[in-house]
Amino acid sequence: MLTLLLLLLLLVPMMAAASLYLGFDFSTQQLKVVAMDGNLNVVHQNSVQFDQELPEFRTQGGVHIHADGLTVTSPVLMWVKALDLLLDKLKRAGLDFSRVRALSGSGQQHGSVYWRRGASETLKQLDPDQNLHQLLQGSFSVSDCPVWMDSSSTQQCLDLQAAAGGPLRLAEITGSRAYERFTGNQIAKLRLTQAEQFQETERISLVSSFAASLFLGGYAAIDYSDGSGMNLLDIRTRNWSEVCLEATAPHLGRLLGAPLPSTSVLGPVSSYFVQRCGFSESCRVVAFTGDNPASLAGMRLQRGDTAVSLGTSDTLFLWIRRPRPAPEGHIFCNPVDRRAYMALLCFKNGSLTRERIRNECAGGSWEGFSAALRDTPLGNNGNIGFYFDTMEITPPAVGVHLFDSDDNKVSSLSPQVEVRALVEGQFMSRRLHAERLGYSIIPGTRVLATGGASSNKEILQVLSDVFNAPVYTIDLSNSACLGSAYRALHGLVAESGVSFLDVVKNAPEPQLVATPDPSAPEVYDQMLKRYARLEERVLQES
Ligand code: ADP
Ligand code: XUL
Repeated sequence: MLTLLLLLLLLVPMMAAASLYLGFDFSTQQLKVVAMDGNLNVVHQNSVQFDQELPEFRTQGGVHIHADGLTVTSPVLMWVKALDLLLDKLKRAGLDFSRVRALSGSGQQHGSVYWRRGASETLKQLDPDQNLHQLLQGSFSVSDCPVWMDSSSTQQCLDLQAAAGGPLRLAEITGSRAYERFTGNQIAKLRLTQAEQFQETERISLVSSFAASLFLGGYAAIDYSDGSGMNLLDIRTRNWSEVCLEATAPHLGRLLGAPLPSTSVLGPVSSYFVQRCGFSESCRVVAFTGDNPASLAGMRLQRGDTAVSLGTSDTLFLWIRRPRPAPEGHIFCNPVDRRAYMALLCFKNGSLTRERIRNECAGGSWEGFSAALRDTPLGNNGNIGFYFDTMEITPPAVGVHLFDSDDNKVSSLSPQVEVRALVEGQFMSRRLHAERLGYSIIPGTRVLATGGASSNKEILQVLSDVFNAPVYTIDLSNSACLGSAYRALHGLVAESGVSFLDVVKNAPEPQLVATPDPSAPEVYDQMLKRYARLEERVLQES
């Protein structure tokens, strides 16, 4: 009996090590992949950079910015060719495709792909002797796909909001007011500007479901989570909203197909991949999703957690139980738990603004910047700053606005006070807008910090104080790919009720780096109220 148990203890991890799970990410500038074994160890990573490795498509940063400065597209065949190239690289690296039990992936959110009539038949019978790029030359009715950087659909946004009963009503239905980059508004625009091509379209995919379709050899459903970035999905019923469909384009429900849970197994990988790469016939394709939902999975966010990414721009993800849509920010269906939601907030003025103040007030050194934070008190003696070097997304305001403790506008602050005013101001703004979408402190609340500035302990201390929660760091450069590999693994067992967190419980734990100062709630509860009032004033002025 004992020997049998020991044998089992040895065999289970060995069998897990023999299985592989692939996570792809079709992002703006590159296509990436992570191969992970069943013990959650990353065994291989690879990528294809669009600009450098596919120069024939002449993209910059993976996109074409059109003459109007607002329209931004990417060639769909570039994404297809990138997959050909990536699979070749994996073959050359000796990846044993027959060990892959499941694959999943993510795509930049909001971008859309238009399949030409007859493409579904083509996808079903791909000849394994040719590459995908040759086989799918004629399969797209629109060759340049609108992507998330496009901001040319303002009129369509206004029309949709009018049809839905106003911006807040639209946010209540779809999780967001109308945004130019959201897919429904892009479809409405394309229907007008490329009417002929639109007529020839038999199916519209998101970048994520387009990529899944390639692996599946047939049209893949749009998943609930990425589908929430379209201004078309009712995030509560998890079905297309009739009002939004009708306001966008005729017969749109048929063109989109029915949406599915993000944890769905869509089917086995197509015979093309079995014959061409040596995938096993039993390898499953798990629904692909958006890159932000996939990152939430990669960071293993849990109920009560907030993820703060401090990169070029600052991004916040929240795990939300009950959606409370607001005029700013987005609510998406949660990609790993069918009953939950996630919120997403983007702030443009992040690290670049911190760098500017570092250069002006701390002699250009992060050490000097940190010293200023150490040497100034929580609450900054009442001084508050708003630093919107460029037009902010949340809230839509611009300029630098400084206030003393009596709410008087001032033109400057001393260098040390300015450093704290910037960092406190940024984090108060993050918390204020997170609260409007449902952030609240519950027992066990954690803030998970990633991105370049998360290496700065003093910045994280301010984050911890303002959010009144412990801050952990998590070192992930590839969270969307890793999240996709985790989701592939979870997809195989999700139907039998196993939770996502159970599947990834043995992944490396985040590290605790800061806990809130005992005086923090007293200081910031008051200050946040002042900050909200002053933000109103700034918004009116800018
Ligand atoms: P991206 O959004 O391009 O992925 P990263 O997450 O790599 O960006 O973050 C890059 C930013 O990290 C830089 O712009 C820099 O301002 C910031 N950064 C790097 N080191 C520090 C530090 N010690 N303190 C504060 N910010 C830092
Ligand atoms: C999110 C968004 C971007 C894209 C590109 O709403 O537009 O983060 O997903 O990565």
